[in-house]
Amino acid sequence: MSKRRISRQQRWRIEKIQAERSARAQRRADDAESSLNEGELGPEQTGIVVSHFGQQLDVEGRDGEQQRCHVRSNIDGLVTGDRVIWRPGKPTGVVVAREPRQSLLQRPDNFNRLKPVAANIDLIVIVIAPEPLAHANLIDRYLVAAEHSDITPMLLLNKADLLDPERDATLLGMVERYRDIGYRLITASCKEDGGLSELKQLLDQHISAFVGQSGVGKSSLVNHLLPGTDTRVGALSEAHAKGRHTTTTARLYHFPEGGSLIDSPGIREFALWNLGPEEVLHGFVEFRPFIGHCRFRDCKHEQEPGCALREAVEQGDIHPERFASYQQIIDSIR
Ligand SMILES: Nc1nc2c(ncn2[C@@H]2O[C@H](COP(=O)(O)OP(=O)(O)OP(=O)(O)O)[C@@H](O)[C@H]2O)c(=O)[nH]1
Ligand SMILES: [Mg+2]
Ligand SMILES: [Zn+2]
Repeated sequence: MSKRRISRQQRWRIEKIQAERSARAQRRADDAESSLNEGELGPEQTGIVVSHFGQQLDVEGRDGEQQRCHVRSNIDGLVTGDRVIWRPGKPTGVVVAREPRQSLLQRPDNFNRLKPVAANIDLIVIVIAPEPLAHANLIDRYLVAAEHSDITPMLLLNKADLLDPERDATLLGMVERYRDIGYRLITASCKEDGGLSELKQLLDQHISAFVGQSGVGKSSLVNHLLPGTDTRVGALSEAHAKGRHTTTTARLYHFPEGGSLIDSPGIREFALWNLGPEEVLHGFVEFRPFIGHCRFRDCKHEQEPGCALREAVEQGDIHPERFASYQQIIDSIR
């Protein structure tokens, strides 16, 4: 049995807690809306969700001011980056509608539910570092999710100041491989100059999200790119060189030149149970020229003779580690 599978009793408890929570939220939203009658809510206007706190959100209006808001109960799963219609109010406003999304990055949580991570982004910046050490399979999972959501992904190798060409030969080889596949790669550091101006130029043209393991320096990068912001930055725990999940909720920032950036909490793993094997396969972009050329139409790319993908691996057209990573993801979604 999967370690993530939960017992019926656990699920029942979780559902009960959630029902109680949403009932409470509904009451609060009703309270906030009833003040409408007393003329305490301002007129409907557009806004963008800049952060999310349980049942409440921070919404930024067109004037750039932010306000804590309740959400009308018929609106599901709002997330940072969502464009909304809302009414300002005291002490809280109310979100009354969500506008259609251009894109949605989501991932399954531990309870087999899909959880939105960020809406309306057009660039996913996968931040990696020599410490905590980057894992190819986690990168591949992000890439598959990005390709599936039609959001352009790129790699940002941070903490360049810590790079040691000898010790980090494997890491450097790995990032080269992603560059060869065609993904953009920027190397940067928050501790010394270099890389950040190229990154800033790129970010000015996009609505981006920083994703990646905890401790790779996503929030530190935000602080550097946007002097004046002071997002919390956490030290790595000495024993494990691991991050401590300092950022707990995604937050959206604006660049003076026009781009926006969402800093998101670090994650340890990125499940892809919501995707089928074909979708995972297409998420490996360099496999695409070989798809459909296997001897058997229903080839699973395992042991079948005449598998075009495995031949491509043997010919050196597909890197064996990417193929192994693909197989690992396929095993995990079965
Ligand atoms: N040497 C070095 N350390 C860095 C660099 N960038 C960030 N750090 C350090 O890495 C640690 C973690 O940084 P954070 O910015 O909190 O990392 P994060 O990715 O936001 O982590 P979560 O919010 O937990 O997901 C801090 O101690 C930073 O000072 C860098 O370029 N070089
Ligand atoms: Mg952070
Ligand atoms: Zn095949």
